[in-house]
Amino acid sequence: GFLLNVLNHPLFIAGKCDTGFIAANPDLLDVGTRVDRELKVLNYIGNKIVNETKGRKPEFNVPAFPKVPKRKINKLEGTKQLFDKEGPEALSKWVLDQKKLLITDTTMRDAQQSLMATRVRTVDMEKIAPAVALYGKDLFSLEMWGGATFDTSYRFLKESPWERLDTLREKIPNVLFQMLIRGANAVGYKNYPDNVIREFVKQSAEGGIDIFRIFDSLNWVQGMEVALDETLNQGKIAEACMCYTGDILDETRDKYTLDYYVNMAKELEKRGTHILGIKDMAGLLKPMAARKLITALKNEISIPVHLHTHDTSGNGVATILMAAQAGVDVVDAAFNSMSGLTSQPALNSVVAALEHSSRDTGISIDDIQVISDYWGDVRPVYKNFESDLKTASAEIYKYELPGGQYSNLKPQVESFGLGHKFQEVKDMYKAVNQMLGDIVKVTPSSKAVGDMAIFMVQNDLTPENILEKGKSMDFPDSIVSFFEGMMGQPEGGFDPELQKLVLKDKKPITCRPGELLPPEDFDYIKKGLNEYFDLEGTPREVISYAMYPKVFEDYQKSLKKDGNFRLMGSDIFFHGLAVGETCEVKLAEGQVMVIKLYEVRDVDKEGYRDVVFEVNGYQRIVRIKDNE
Ligand code: 3PY
Ligand code: ZN
Repeated sequence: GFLLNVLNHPLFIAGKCDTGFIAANPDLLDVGTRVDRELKVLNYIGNKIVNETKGRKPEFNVPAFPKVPKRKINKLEGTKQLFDKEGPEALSKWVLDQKKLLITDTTMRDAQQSLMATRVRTVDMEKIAPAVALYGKDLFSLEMWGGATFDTSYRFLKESPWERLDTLREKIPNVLFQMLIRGANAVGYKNYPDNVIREFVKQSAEGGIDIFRIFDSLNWVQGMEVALDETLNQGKIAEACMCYTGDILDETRDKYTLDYYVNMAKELEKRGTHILGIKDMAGLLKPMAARKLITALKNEISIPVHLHTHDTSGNGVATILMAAQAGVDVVDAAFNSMSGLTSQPALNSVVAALEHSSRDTGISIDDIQVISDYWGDVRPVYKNFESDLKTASAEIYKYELPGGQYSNLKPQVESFGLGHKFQEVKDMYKAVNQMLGDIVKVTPSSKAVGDMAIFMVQNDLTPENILEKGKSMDFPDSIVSFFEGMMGQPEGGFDPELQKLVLKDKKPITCRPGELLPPEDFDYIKKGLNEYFDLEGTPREVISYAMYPKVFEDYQKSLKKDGNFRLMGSDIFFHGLAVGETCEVKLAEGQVMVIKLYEVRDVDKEGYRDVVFEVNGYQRIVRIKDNE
């Protein structure tokens, strides 16, 4: 009754209330939070309609997902139970003993990162999670965290990546969880002090990550050292990676040869990794090369081999099948509706291809179709974030762009006003790679190459004129950081002339950056979070702030000012409402607003529009500034 009183308050109905209304009516304080939250939701949707979508909203299918009872899920025993009971060595032995090809699904991490610019929200993952637990019960693992999903979650989606981890862990208790960690760059773009890396690994492990896929963006093993060591300390599964670049089939390319990879694999095995990861971030590992590489590795090392590739060339499934034939233990794929192009190869198709063969995966094709169908209905909501790449591209072998970067480079180039020179930038990307001595390109080294390519096109620089013309120029931060040694040491060292040109008077380092960076003062951060943000300063908050101070601060401010929309449906979150449409917005468990958009009125003299809603049966009007 009390709540209805507030909603029926004359001022409230007239839409004249704001947060001051609550302050002026302290007797209503109990429901004040709810009223305030509701207002924020209406303001958010109103603003979306007036200033972004202009009331245009495509029609979306309502994604169907099966309701799976929790008691059924709690009875499932998968790789997670095996690992929790017996530990990483036993798990790794179990993997080696399997005849079937084991599969990691990457839908919730790399697939959405590479196809939809990392914008997929937790609500869309949690709805299908129980079905993934049940129908995906025979999967080896789920890559569902890390890489670029960490900062984008705070930055663009205004939700906590930690909450995603908790939610998924709760709903999927039976399959191993896997994350991508960029060695000394953790889930960031620069090297962090050692204690930041250790604390981040610790918090991730405690949050439910089982497998840490660790790489270094230059294949510099020292760069992985601390993350690897801490994963072992935490008793979790280490999957140190070698990033695949070049082409081991091409005898004219003598830098990244079969021997190079075999030696690196041996080194990683010696350093205690439980699984060897092959991280083919650009999808350059051709099918025959996969056979050659896996055959050699299976002969030379005795730990399981896990292959990660991208389907940009369209040859991804072939690569997986050749690898399977050569004895690879685990492969990455993504449910079909989230696969292909810059994403991973098609999981359902691989399962079907191997049925009744010696590497039959044991996964039910009919079961996992349900999961693929769900994502097929979710995907159109994120259409605005997809690239316009429609077909596989054999050009990728020439340009060597990682999956995530391929779809991101174009908008980045356009943001510099160079959209018409995209082809030139791609050619320059290749040229810059050669100038830098043919380096491994993956976050963050790939970003340095991309930034440099754009910079060169923008300033009419060429590999021929750069030594002369570049003398007076300030180069992009990422390329300065590369030449300073702050991303680690590339195979074959730096080009001394270019290094001098870019660094000017700065001195490069040759040791691990972590040896020089002073440890982060976590207590100090905690105090700051207490004082300035009114936060408890939990270890998760502290480590997030330590890696991304500005992003974390903006996220906290946005929660306070705009509200928390983590439970809002994604079609509303991204596209608002159409006139006449009704939706339900969940504020919290058991608190639902039924919102109908009536009309958006003409702009008034002050440049505002009234947006008229009906909320749980009562008319509500919010006044929104039209920014045009
Ligand atoms: C990341 O670092 O986020 C990647 O996916 C690199 O391939
Ligand atoms: Zn990848």
